[in-house]
Amino acid sequence: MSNQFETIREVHISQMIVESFARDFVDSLELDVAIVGAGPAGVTAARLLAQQGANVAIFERHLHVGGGMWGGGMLFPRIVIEQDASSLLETVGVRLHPWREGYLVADSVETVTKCTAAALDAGARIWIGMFAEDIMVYHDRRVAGVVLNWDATVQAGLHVDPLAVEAKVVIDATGHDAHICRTLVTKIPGARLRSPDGGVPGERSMWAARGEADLAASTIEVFPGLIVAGMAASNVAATPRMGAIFGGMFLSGQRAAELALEIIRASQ
Ligand code: 48H
Repeated sequence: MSNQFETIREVHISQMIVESFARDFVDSLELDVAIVGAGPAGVTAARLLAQQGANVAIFERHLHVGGGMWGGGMLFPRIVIEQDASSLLETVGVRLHPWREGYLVADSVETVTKCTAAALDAGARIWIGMFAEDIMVYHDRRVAGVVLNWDATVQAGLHVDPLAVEAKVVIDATGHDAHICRTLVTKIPGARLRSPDGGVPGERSMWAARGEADLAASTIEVFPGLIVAGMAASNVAATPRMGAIFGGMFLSGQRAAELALEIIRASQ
């Protein structure tokens, strides 16, 4: 009997990879919700949307997920969570350690991995290495999807045309960049976001309590078909940054998922 390891041909490995990728990626071309960015806000929104049966995918430019969580505070791999957000982590198995009254500490590696695994288990797809360089905006009135390229292609400065993915709702969860919101106001003449100046004024200096408290009200549909969440929402609403306290990011992801479902249901 031949050893199985001696019968595989290299071309079969290639076929399995290309065919499996193509099949799954085709399913991501027409989405209920396209989420840009796999940080805490994006991954939380993806999990909750998938649990409600939405066809949802995250597009993440890096080869790793987790955004700003890995490094905790100044590379100490710990993040602080408010009690109000604790159930969003406990439900996916993250162990939270009470430290001060109302505040808990989590291991950042455990938080990234368990939140990501839960989103995948719920049925969300996460596509890595893909940069959402642009969006589709029909009649300058409604965001209709995202425009993708390999991040490696963009970094190499190659002139390669992108591919497009349609979505009923796009969530900008790109963190400090607020890349999707910035792109929209740059490329659509006269477009105004629901923000203090109609554009992306940028976050304010650190004030943790205020920044965390303001996030819920800043997680909104900023333009028809476009929701902003997490640190991107802080940048659009010009609210203070908060450092390595993350409860607001998870709660913002939850709020973004609720809003996306409302928009999808209203359109049916
Ligand atoms: C594809 C993209 C693109 C693009 C960016 O930064 P994140 O972790 O975002 P949030 O909002 O979920 O969490 C913010 C938090 O990590 C943080 O930075 C805090 C709390 N800061 C406070 C402070 O005071 O500094 O993740 C965003 C993700 C990243 O993985 C990016 O690589 C990705 O989005 N991304 N992916 N296409 N155009 N732009």
